Amino acid sequence: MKVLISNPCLHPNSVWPSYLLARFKTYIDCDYENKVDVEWLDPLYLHDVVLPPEDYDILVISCYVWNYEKQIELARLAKKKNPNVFIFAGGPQVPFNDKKVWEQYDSIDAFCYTEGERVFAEFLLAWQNNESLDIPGIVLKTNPNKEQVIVPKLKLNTLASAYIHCKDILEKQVNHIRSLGKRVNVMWETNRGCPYGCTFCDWGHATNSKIKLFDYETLVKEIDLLMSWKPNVFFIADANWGMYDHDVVLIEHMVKAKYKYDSTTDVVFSAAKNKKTNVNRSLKLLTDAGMNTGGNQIGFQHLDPEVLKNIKRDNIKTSESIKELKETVKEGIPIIGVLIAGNPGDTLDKWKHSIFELLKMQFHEDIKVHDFMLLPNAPAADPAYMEKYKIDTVTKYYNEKPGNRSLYKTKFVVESYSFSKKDWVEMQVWSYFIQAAHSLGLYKFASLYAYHYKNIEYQTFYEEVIQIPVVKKVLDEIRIVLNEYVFGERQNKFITYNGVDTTLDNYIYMRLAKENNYLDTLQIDKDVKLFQEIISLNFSNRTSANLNYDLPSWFSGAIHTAPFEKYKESISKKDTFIEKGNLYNEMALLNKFDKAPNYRHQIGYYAGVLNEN
Ligand code: B12
Ligand code: SF4
Repeated sequence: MKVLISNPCLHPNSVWPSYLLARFKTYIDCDYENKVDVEWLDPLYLHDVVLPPEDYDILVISCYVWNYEKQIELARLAKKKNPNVFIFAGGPQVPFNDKKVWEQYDSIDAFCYTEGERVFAEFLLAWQNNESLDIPGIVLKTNPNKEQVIVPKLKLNTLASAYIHCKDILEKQVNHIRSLGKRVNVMWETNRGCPYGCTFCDWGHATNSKIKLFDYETLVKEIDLLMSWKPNVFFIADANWGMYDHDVVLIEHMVKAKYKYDSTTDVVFSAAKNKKTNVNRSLKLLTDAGMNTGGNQIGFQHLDPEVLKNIKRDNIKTSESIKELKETVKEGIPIIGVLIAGNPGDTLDKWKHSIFELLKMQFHEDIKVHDFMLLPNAPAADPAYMEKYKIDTVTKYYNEKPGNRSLYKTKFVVESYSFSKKDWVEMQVWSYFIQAAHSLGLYKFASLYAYHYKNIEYQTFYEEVIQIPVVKKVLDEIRIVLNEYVFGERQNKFITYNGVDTTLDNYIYMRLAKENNYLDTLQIDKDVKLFQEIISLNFSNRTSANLNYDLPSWFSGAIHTAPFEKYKESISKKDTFIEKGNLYNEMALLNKFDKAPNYRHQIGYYAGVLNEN
């Protein structure tokens, strides 16, 4: 039988060789106890998928939030071309708990609601032997109300390596991706499962479950093979990297392979929540080898106990995250705090509190805010949960930035028992404002001075900034966008600056950077104001200044102080000349910000002015 797998990737220019094909094929060739004859067609793994001219019996569509609409459309086309094609859907975006799933799935013959390797092998065997396809793990369109029984998980440590077994097929894909001028990303698993059950998450049928490990020796061999392809990104798909001590040893293998193959690979992982020594060690090894340009992203999601309880994150200790933080700061690794906006139980005050706590923890490089995306199989999408917390959503076309990324349709939480849609707008305004004013740098140094030197809380400082007339004016412009988005038909939160679509934080930055008086009404010392003006990437004509104090050394100390501690040093009186070079023109600056949503730490100011080049 002929099988075609479709698994379109998220970004048009960052492409992932087809790991799903490799997993299915390897299981059937090496691990399955029965013989199944399959002819695998070249899989569809680019961002844009086109059906091949030849015939096939089974079309596999692997569904994620970023591709499910495309996959449903592809299924329709395939059926139209050949009504006898059997269309089989799987992956985390199949809404298998939803009673109305078949309304969306008009052209689909079956879906899989669990881990796929064995289920697919059993399905193909049944197909080959002309037996009933109605096996555990599958729901057929012809038996839509079937009970979804639990299918035993695979013993991963006995499985053959998909990468090694399918080396030739995957290498051909790597070469093809490169020949198209696109980036090659690889995805690698060392285990499956996650002991936690955060309600916003759906880690591929794996949350709230025991962790199963792949064979260690096989993993070491895979590292060497994957690194020999010199991928741009080596993405570790585990939910909690660092949970095992051997994770650090695996990182050592990656670093060794980087030098062996002279590659410029970036390694990305989701850090273990309560196992910080291994996380820090991994980050340090990667940073020293130039394999961690993304910094250390620490997922707090929120800092309020009631909110954390509602989203079942209260078992992940914030105190543990702070311990980790101290280590990371000591190692000089950029730290990025991650929050979710739209959690049930949130209020504007709690949201501001979370943001300002992160500033006290020294998250001066970046604070990332994800909107609460309601994934169909996440606990938060359960109707009982939604009812309990009075959750309301909007359905929009989303991507994190405009430009070269296509938009996909998904749901976001915008209201709950504790906040209205209007409150949601104000929470968003604060997020974007702090990202522009602090992370991107317009007021960063003025606020650091206020906090560490003058004992003025960050919140007090920024509540004052937000009242500055020009700031108010710009924020009113973004309020219009946010209101249209949450109350109206507007599909995304992008805004146009000089004819170019951009994100709201970039917009605020650009607008304020153009205003000569954005610092004017602040009651801060003259030298500090000058320092802030010179160090920011703005469009002021002033490119240098003579200061009476050694502010570069003082700020450098303040910015690297341990989380929650205050920098106690005095500021030395000393004639100090500061100067910025490499001036940006407006659109070059916007382009710089737009290009770097994941790497924007330390890009909002001139590191040279701080003596930190
Ligand atoms: C790699 C990855 C990415 C990559 C993209 C990869 C790509 N191809 O383009 C990157 C890093 C870019 C990414 C981004 C995002 N991701 Co992501 N990502 C993953 C990750 C870590 C691995 C996916 C994977 O390949 N797994 C390995 C394969 C083998 O497992 P699997 O996909 O589950 O497939 C198994 C079964 O589902 C089943 N199966 C799958 N298809 C089929 C088909 C058939 C017929 C059958 C029988 C079985 C079957 O069998 C497979 C083997 O057992 C998963 C987490 C995870 N560990 O799975 C999250 C995950 C897929 N991402 C997720 C999310 C939410 C995102 C973001 C939207 C997060 C955000 N809010 O920013 C962003 C997108 C941001 C944006 N710009 O829009 C969710 C998806 C949920 C969903 N419903 O789609 C996941 C599950 C994690 C999570 N809970 O957050 N992601
Ligand atoms: S967010 Fe992370 S820790 Fe929480 S359930 Fe998902 S994978 Fe597990």
